[in-house]
Amino acid sequence: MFSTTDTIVAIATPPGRGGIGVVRISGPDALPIARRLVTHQGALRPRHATFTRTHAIDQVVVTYFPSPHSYTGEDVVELSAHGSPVVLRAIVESAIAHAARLAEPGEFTLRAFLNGRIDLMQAEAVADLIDAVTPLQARAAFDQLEGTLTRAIADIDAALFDLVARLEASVDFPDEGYHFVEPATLARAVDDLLTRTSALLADARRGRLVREGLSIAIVGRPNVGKSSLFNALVGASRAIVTEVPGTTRDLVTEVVDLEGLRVTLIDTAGLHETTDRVEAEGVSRSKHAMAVADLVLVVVDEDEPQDVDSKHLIVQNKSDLGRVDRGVRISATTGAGLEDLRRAIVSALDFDPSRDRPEITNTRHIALVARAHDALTRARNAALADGGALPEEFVLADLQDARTAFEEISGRRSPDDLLAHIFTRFCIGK
Ligand SMILES: Nc1nc2c(ncn2[C@@H]2O[C@H](COP(=O)(O)OP(=O)(O)O)[C@@H](O)[C@H]2O)c(=O)[nH]1
Ligand SMILES: [Mg+2]
Repeated sequence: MFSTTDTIVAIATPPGRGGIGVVRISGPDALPIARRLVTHQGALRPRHATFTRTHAIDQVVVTYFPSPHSYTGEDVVELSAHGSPVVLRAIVESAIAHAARLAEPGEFTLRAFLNGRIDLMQAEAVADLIDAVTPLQARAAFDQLEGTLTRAIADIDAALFDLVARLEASVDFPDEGYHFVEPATLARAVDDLLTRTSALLADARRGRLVREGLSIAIVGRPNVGKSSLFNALVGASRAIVTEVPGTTRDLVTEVVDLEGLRVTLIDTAGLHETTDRVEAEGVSRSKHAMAVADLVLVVVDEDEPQDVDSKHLIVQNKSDLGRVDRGVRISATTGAGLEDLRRAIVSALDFDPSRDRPEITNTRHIALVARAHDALTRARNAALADGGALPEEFVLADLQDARTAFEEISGRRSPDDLLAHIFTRFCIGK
C-alpha cells in the first residue's frame, strides 16, 4: 500500500473548529520533528504533558509516547492546540517541512495493526466505535476493541490448532502403528468446535442489526398523521405537519436511536391517487422507500382495509379521538402509546434490547465464521465416513480450511487489498 517505516502526521480531531485540536505524529522521527516545532528546549518526558509554544502561531501541550507504548506502537508525539483549522494546518505543514508525510486515512490504526498492538477485529472496532450512533452500537464496538471477539476466536482456534497438531503427528509417524486420534474422539472434538462456532453465529443476525442499523418507512393515506408520528419518534419538529392533505411531498429521513438500534426513519408522502405531478413523484418515492425498508409502519386513523405482511406493522393513530381499535394504538400529538410502539417495533424485528449484547456484529467476521463452520462440518463428516476408514489427510485439509478462515478474521492472514478495503473506511488522523 504505502510506506510503513517513515514518519506520518495528521490532524487527529474532526474538521472544523473546537475547544482543542490535536495533531498526531508517528514514526521513527516523531520526537526530533516535534522538538523542532516547539520552543521548549528541554527533553520531553515520556507521557507527560509539556506546555509550550510552536514556532508558528499557537500555544500547545506536547505529549511524547515512546515506542512501543503508544497508539501505533511507534514513537508518537501529540500536540494539542486550540481547535482552529488554521493553527492545526500550520502545525501539520511545519511537520511536513521537517520531512514528515501527511498520513493516509486510517494509517495510524493500520500501523497499530501492523505492529501487533491490535488485531484486525480490533482495528475494525475502532472504526465502528467512531461511527456509532447509539450507545448500544458503541458498547458492542468497544467490547470488540477490548478483545471479547478476539478471545472467543482465539479460544476456538487454539483448540483447532491442538487437534491439527495431533492429526499431523499421526500422519507424519504412521509407523508408530496406532492412531494418535481415534475417529470417534476426533469427531467429538470437531463437534465441540462446531458447537462453539454455532454459538457465535447464533448472535449474527442481532449483531448485524446492531452494527448496520435498519430503515423504517412510515406510510399511509394523507392526513393520518405520518409526519406527526415521524416528528414524535425523532423528538423534534423535522417534518411539516398540517391539516392540508398532501403536505409531505418528498421523503424526509432522520437517524434515531430506537431501543439501542440505529434506525433511519423515513417519512413518506403516503400512498394515494393524485394528478399533481410533484405529488405523484412523492408517491412513487414512497413506494420505493416501502420496498427497500426493513420494516413499514402503516398508519391508519380509522378502519380501512390494509394488505399486511410480516414487514408491516399497523399503527392506529389519533387514539385521543377514540376511534376503532387496530394494531398499536398511539396518539402522535399527545405521545400516548409511543413506548408501546417502540417495543412493538423491536419485537417485530425479533430484537430484545435487554438481552446480552451481541459478540459478533461485522458482516466480514460473520461470513468467515460461517466459512469455518462449513469446513468443520466437512471435517466431522470426513472423520466419520466409512467408520473412520478415510485417511487423516482428508480431515486435516478441512480443518486447515477452518483455520485459514479464523486467521483472516484476526488478520494474521491479511492480503493487501483486504487491508486497503478496511483502512480506507477510516478518516484521516485515525
Ligand atoms: N387529534 C389528533 N390529531 C392528529 C394526531 N396526529 C396527527 N394529527 C393531525 O392530523 C393532521 C395531519 O397530520 P400529518 O402528520 O401532517 O399527517 P400526514 O399527512 O399523514 O403526514 C394534522 O392536523 C395533525 O395535527 C393525533 O394523534 N391526534
Ligand atoms: Mg406528512
